[in-house]
Amino acid sequence: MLRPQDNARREARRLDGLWDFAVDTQGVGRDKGWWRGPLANATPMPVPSSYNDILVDPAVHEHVGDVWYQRTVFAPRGWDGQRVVLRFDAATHRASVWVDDTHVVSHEGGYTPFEADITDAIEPGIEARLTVAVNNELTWHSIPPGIVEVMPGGQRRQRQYHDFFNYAGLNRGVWLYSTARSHIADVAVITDIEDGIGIVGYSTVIDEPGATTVKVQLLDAEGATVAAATGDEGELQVSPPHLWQPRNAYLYEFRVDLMDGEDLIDRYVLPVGIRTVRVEESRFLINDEPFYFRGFGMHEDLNVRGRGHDDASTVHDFALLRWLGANSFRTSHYPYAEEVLDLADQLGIVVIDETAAVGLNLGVGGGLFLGGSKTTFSEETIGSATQATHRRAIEELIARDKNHPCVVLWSLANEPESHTDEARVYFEPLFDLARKSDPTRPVGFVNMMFAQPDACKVSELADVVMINRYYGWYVEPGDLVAAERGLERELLAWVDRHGKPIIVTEYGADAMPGLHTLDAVVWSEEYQAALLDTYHRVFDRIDGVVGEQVWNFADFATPPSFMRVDGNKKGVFTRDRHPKAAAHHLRRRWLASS
Ligand code: BDP
Repeated sequence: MLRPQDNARREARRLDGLWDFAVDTQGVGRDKGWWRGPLANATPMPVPSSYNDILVDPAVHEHVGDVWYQRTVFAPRGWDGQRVVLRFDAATHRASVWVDDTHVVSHEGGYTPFEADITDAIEPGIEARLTVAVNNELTWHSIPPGIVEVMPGGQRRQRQYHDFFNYAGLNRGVWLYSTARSHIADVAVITDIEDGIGIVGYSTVIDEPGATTVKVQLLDAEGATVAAATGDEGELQVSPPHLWQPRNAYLYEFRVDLMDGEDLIDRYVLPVGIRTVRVEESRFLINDEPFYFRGFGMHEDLNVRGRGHDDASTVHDFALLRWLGANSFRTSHYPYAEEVLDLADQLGIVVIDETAAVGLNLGVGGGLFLGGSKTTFSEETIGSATQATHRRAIEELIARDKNHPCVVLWSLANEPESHTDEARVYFEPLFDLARKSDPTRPVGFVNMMFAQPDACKVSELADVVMINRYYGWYVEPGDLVAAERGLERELLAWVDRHGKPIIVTEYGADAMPGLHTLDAVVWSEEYQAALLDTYHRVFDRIDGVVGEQVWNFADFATPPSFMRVDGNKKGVFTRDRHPKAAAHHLRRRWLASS
């Protein structure tokens, strides 16, 4: 799905800012038709942001169910005769939208965009009422899954199978934009390099094409046209190409013009990086060069605004990645805002792009978070209805991110159960779907340690082995000698058994900022740094390891638990981005190798 943009033929208006907001504590808003008039007892709420921590009210922080957002909106008078579209970059986890009294769209899935053609529901120049009900409930059928429990007093409580706070609301931008009725509905590019020539294959989808034709141009960074073609799909060649390289990005501008004779009807402009991605035996190749991932699993998580997108913090986080010498991150555990991927494209940061399928593992969830375990894959728990949601999540992720050069690998899930036949049956069609949706990028999932190399039944479906390991923390806590031995033994077993590139997508230890100990004792900054050093020694001894991504970039919020001290403290930065000792360790290692 194309992002809104301003250009010679399109206008985009951000609807960000303060909206009216009300919590539907009794769950009556839909029956009572709250969209039919101004919200009663509304309070101001910033968009984008998670609503949970904005107001000082535990009832809002913990609310399970619908919240309502409302504002007035104008399509400018100049848009008369144009197609008018309302676009949500994300609504976590699902939303229903009304323009005045008309329901215009509903969407499931908290981290991918959706839009509605509202041309018939809005009259340019006349004020309209825009109302959105956003629901945060996680159920067996949602991605990620969860359970809503009803307590003896009648209040509802969200139980979840993942280790981060369930921030919700309008976490990303909202837009109103216009196009001509005949318009460019989608653009896809696939790049390649053949005999030193850069190839940009493209295809377009045109809605209501009439007698239009498509013209495309590729402009270099100076704005000079280096290739051009006519037709809905085709191929451009650039010789010699300026490649998109990790930490050395180069972006062309791919310009699609929809013409009616000599008239320009619509235009879409896409940044394009020419690069290839390939897995060959145990190597991960970008532009046919072996690539080693140095970076983090991250979170979209900030004080006050929760998972709400914030440009200033995002740019700062990229500056910190550069300061550290990092070259990559994983969008653990959900697709990140598109602005984040745009920056990664521009700055040459490589991305493992993950769906929101986290916690499909009731063995772990039962043990660590919920107490009492259930069967993971069954029609009563994670079954065909969940799988259908998961399919849509994969399709929507690939549809959204397919053109980003920074994205080199799809991660279909984080730490699902993967040692059972049921897991294999659940995942096999999802791998097929991802490969069909994008034949150009490798596909994987992130394995958790209960499914060791000889037991995992899903890894053989993947192009790359991604594993999260906590030797020296959850296993043999405090014993780095045992950790070193256990990690090396296991990594060698993966090499032996699967022979694929291995990325260690999580390793790390909680560290309470400011806790210093003479000996490296668990929870101290010294222990966190020493654990990372231990892992690095092992990685450097094993050829098949092609990546290290520390858990986590920064401390982040979680539900309360006896294992968490005001959240997860495995960040090498605090939540407000002060470095712990481990950040300096990583910097020494990564700058030396970059
Ligand atoms: C891993 C999960 C991650 C957790 C991490 C931890 O993938 O979401 O936050 O453990 O426990 O299992 O810190």
